[in-house]
Amino acid sequence: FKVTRVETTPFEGQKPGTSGLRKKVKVFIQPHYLQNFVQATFNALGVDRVKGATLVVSGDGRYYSKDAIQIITKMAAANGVRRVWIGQNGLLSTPAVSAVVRERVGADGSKATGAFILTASHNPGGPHEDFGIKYNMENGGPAPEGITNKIYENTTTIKEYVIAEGLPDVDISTTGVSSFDGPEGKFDVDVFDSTSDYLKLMKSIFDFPSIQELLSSPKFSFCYDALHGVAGVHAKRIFVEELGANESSLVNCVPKEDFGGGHPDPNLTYAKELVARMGLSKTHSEPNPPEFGAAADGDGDRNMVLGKRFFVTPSDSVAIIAANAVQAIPYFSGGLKGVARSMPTSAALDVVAKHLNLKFFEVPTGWKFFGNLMDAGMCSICGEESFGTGSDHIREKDGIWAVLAWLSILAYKNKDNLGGGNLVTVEDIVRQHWATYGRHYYTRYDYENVDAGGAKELMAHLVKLQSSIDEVNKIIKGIRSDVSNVVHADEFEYKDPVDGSVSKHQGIRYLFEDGSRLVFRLSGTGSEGATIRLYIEQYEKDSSKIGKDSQDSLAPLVEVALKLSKMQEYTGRSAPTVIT
Ligand code: VG1
Ligand code: CO
Repeated sequence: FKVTRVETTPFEGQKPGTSGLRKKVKVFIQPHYLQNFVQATFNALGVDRVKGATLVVSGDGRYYSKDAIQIITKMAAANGVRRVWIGQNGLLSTPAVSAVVRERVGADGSKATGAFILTASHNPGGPHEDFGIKYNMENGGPAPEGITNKIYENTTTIKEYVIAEGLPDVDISTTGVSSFDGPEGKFDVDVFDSTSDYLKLMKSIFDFPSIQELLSSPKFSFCYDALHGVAGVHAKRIFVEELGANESSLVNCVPKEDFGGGHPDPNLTYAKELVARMGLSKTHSEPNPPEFGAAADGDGDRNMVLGKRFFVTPSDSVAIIAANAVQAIPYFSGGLKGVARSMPTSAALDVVAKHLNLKFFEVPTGWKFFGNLMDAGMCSICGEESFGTGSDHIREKDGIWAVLAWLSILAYKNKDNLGGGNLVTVEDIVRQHWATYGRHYYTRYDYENVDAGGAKELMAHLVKLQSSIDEVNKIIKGIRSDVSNVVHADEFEYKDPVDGSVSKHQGIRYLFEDGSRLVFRLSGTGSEGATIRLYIEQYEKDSSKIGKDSQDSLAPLVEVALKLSKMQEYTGRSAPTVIT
């Protein structure tokens, strides 16, 4: 092949959000749109990190992925990349990409230097829905803000990109290495099995035989819903072929370009089938739900964990995993280096960290902030309220890892029960945790796709209110007299303890005297309008009060949040799109 230079002009709005660039497919398929972003990324990385590089290119298989893989491969070749690694059919979950970057060794001894991940995660897919792309670094984690800001800057001034001419489209359906000759030497395309490296890593972390024993026990039953995302590929291999789960326990595990028309977002609203199977549907009654159920998002980095007729909040999930990891998961048997959560995530993890005397960090939303802590050996387990849980085995959140972590805890708690005695259930484990550490009642209200102007005004209004806490308390007392006082309010700001970088405007917080919190943020992953997220939390230590319905017990704070923010006035919405 030879290298062709193509003239181009900048597109507006190519700023990577919380997790890469996400736009409607119709935006991405405009001539030069994807190319500009990819070239801007290569330019931001610099010649040293591009010439001779080994790049992973794959994703969640959503519509436009196959075309994008061909374009990126040709641009990589033209930019002097030495090898492109592609998961079979272009399918790799986001955590699998991270694992491949960190662990895989090519037939010629090569190691990956970075990755383009093609996904818009939990956003719907198809010709009229979303596509997305993000770059991950050599540590397997998302590019830090220093790089993403540079990428964005480059997109505003870009004049040309380079692409290989004469390089044929690669067949991504069959594994194997193809070699091509370019002006600067050889260029290889290596199509490899999507699951084997990831599986190997999972086997080195968890005790597979004990999970297998649990899954094969007649007392236990299991269900996994991939919502037609890429996790289905890995799930079949790991849960069915390796761990012996019944094939019928997999739901929606065949990846589809449009996720079957659904929202591949594992929450109580969008994971409808699983929610019904687990006996949690309000309209359908299920006579005998499985003991354990889980769902993934489109790119497989999120997880929702359910017990029989029981929902585990993601904030509780990470706290429970951290509290049990050393006993139940071989990888952590030497102890935890520290734990971390994103700011809006409930403080359930803080309490565990305190009890176990662990280092603890609170970071802004988005996984990239955890990576630095992990690289510095300061954090082993971390999580977000948005169904993201993970550890330092990779540098992304990891949906299947979280399921294996829960299965490990269940296997550990039931190691003497599988023969005789009652099964310790998911619900038992959560209630026991609340009894020990107290319970953080928690809910999140999402107002999706609201008018961007109105959303901005709402946020500005909340910031302005913060100048007088007395005034805020006066307003709040006028709304409900039964909530405690606000003692502090601010916009969350984070100084990275490793590299000293500062991230500002990371969400508006109202902190109450009794430990309750209200947090308001604008989403950074949407592709249209604005999405407002409202996070509401209340801590209850009194063990006689930990068994209430969470919406009931949070009702006073919800009322305060909606009225204080003038939600309806600014958004025109009388109810949120999704309640978690
Ligand atoms: C959301 C979540 C955040 C998560 C991010 C990426 O971001 O709130 O916790 O890290 O999605 O998840 P935002 O800015 O929309 O609130 V995923 O599964 O897209 O990689
Ligand atoms: Co995701």
